[in-house]
Parts: sequence; C-alpha cells; structure tokens
Amino acid sequence: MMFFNESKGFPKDFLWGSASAAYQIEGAYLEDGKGMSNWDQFVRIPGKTFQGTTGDKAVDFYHHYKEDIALMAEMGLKTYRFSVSWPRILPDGNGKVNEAGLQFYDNVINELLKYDIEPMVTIYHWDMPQALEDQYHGWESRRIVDDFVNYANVLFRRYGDRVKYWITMNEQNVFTSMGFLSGKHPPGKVDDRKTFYQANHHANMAHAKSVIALKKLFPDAKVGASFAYSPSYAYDRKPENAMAKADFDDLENYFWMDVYAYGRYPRSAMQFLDSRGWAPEMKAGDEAVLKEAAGLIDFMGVNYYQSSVVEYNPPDGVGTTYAMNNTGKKGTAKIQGFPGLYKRPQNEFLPTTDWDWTIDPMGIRMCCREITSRYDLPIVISENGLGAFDQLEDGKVHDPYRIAYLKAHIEELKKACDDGCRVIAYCTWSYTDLLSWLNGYQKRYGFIYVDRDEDENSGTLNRYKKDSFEWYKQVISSNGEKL
Ligand code: BGP
Repeated sequence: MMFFNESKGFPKDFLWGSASAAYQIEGAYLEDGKGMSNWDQFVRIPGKTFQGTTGDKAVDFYHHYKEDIALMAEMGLKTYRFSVSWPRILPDGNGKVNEAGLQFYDNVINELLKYDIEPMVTIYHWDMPQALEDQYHGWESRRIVDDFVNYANVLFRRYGDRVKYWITMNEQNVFTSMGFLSGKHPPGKVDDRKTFYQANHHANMAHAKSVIALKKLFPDAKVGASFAYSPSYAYDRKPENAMAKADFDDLENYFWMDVYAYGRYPRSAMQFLDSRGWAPEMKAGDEAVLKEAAGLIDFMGVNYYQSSVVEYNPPDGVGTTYAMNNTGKKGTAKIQGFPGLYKRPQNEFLPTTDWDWTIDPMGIRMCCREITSRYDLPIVISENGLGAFDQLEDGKVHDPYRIAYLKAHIEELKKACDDGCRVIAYCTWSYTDLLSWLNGYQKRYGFIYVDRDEDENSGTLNRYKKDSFEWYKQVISSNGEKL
C-alpha cells in the first residue's frame, strides 16, 4: 500500500459539501403548478415503499429552504448539491415551462450564493414527469433525449450565470437497473434486459447532448455525471472468480464510466450483449456524440457507499430479483447476481450497516485510484454517508457512529489526494434527514434531524443539529485536518 510520510492534505479550495435530491426533501408535490412525477405515482402502488411512505411532504424543504440554508451557512458548507424536479419546471415534461417552478430554484440558488455556498445542480435525480411515461414510456423511447436536452437547456439558460457545477445524471446505473431489472424503481419492470440496455443508451445520449449544450452556452461550466460506483474485489484467487470480477467491472462499472469518459462501451461487454440480443440499438452518429461529450466533461462524479465482492455465479445461480433489506433488520438482505457471470456475496472482513450495506472506508480510495489510472479525470465525491436509526432526546441527537463512518472515509480520501488523485469535492449524503426512496424516514443520513416519521401527519418538521453537525463544521474549517 502506498504511504507517504507527510500528507499534503486536501487542496486549498476543496469543496466540502453535502447532497440531496428534490423528491427526497422538497414535498409540496402539487404546489405552484408542479406536475406529477413517476415517483409520485410509483409510491402509491401498495407494497413498493417502506410502510407506503411518499415524498408528498418529505421534509418540506420547499417551505424550509431558508432555514436549512442558514444552517448550512452556520456550518460553513462550501457547496450544496441538490437536484431540480423536472415536473416542477415542465409539468408535462415537454410542454409549457412553469415559471413558479423556475422561481423556486432561483430562490434556492440566490440564498446559497448569499452565503458563498457554491450550488451544485443535479439535472436528473430520478423524478421524471409522469406525463412522459404516459406519452411514450419515458426512458424506453428515444423521444426522451430531445425532451431531456430541452429541459436541461431551460435550466442552463436560467441558472447558468450563477451555477458553475452541473451533474447531468444521478446514478444512471441504479435508476435503469432498478427500473428494468429488479423492478424496485419505476417503471417497475423485471428482468427486461433488452429494454434496460436500450433505456440506458437513451440516458447516455441525453447526458451527452446536454453536456454539449451546456458547453456551447457556458464554456467555463464544470460538468460530469454521478455514478454509483462499487469497486470490486475478487472473492479469492480462483481464476474463475478473477474472471467474474473482470465481467463485473465491464458490465457494472466501466459500462457507464467508459461512456462518460471515453464515449464508448467496453468492447467485451458489447460483444456479450450482442451475442444475447441485448445490445442497445445505436443510431449513426451516436458514438460521435458520446465521444464529443466525453471530451468535454470536467470530472467523474462518484456516489460511494460500499464495495463489492465478486464471485462466479453459475447459469442457474442467483438473479436480479433479490430480497433487499428495507427494514433495518440486519441480515435480511439476500445476495444478488447475474446468472452465468457473477454474484455479490458479503465481505466477511467488513462490518455492515443495519440495512446490510458493507462499510469499507478504503473503498473510497480505491474508487479514486481506479478512476485516476483509467480516466485521469478530476473527481467529485457526490455522495457518501451512513444511513442509521437516530434517537432525538431532549433536543439532541448523539450520532458517534456517523462521525466514525465519515471520519474513516475522509481519512482514506485524504490518502487518495496524496496518491495524486485530483479530488475536488466531497459531498456527504445528506444535509438534513430526508426520505429514503425505499426505506422511509427511519433510515436517516443527515447532520440535521428532522422531526417526522413514516406517518404523513407526524412530527413538527422542526430541525435539530446532531452531534455530527459540529464535527463536520470543524472538518470544514480545518480543511480536513481536524477529524
Ligand atoms: C443513492 C441515491 C440517493 C440516496 C442514497 C441512499 O443511491 O443517489 O438518492 O437515496 O443512495 O440510499 P438509501 O436511501 O436507499 O439508503
């Protein structure tokens, strides 16, 4: 393991931040002309979310943004990553622009800038206008590419004078695989690989064309996509497990990152998909567009939560419709895999969270190292954090477990900087507590506790600083030296 007798520490202008997504915080789901999103609809299907939770009210950021941003300023946050709700801007997906929606994000951006907090805007964090699902099945149709670029252009024109950092897609690998393989996200399809790769190709084109559009308008803007990166370790030294790791990397990691960084799919992955009849249909000129965008991106966005162990999975082995742990009862998740290729057993060397997510701080350094050697791109850690049960007592929340988790990851990130990785930002997930898509409100991530639970009418929505708030404040003021 490379080690350095002296650490250079984090770069001087490092962006210490925190992240969120519109659907998980805003609420006000029908206010001021907002249209329905695919998630507004999906959560209403019985059994889809933990105890039927919705983002109807969420933590009501829509009405609390000033209070929340004031708390960010008190903490000294350098950047806040948030997403825009597409159906708030274009209620029908592709029709009339909703001025009230645009105004809301104007207010948020201006409030952030008032305190010198750099806004980092995610264009798409999963809430698609339901109207587009109704018109042409959303990502399944190529028509979404133009509609997405039109939406992105509305944002660029309106906010590009003040927003420098843009993230096109949040975890494209997650919303497509959960939407078309495991059925756990909208549109809830199961094991539909052909559609999965096609929808994903449309998302790649939407990403690429909006990157190009942004740079035309604002050449100095900084843009990338946020990838849910799970670096992989082969189960053992058996060659078939090493090959399973290679398959996993090509099909689960490079399949996205290579497109963002090189503008092409990994060759072996495409050969394999072709042989099964699953390869996406590409139009003449698509590759040129992907390549042009790849030449324009400024960073690789990484959402890091856990690493993966990869083991060979026989053809009759486990598939994608596995049991997730959405209750917080440790040990209830079942392993998942791609029959004939690989599966992902638990790593017995590492602890797990109550939701069975592996805790592997060194994995964040691994992500940075791999990206640096393969793509040599700057890195934005756009999410990293611990989902846990928190207890509010006498207005206080003691969360030493969250501090320990973040500290361990930041220590490893610092080593990645010493290794020469060009890390420019680190955003924790999340700032305030918020709705977890499938796990309700009991799986908490914030520095700020929000008083509400699964019951839509519960709680005061009052905000309380957790112990981790003061801790992260000192991390920021010491630029990562006081951990
Ligand atoms: C990422 C998403 C976030 C957030 C986070 C935590 O995949 O980008 O939106 O939800 O994971 O996940 P969870 O809420 O399932 O614990």
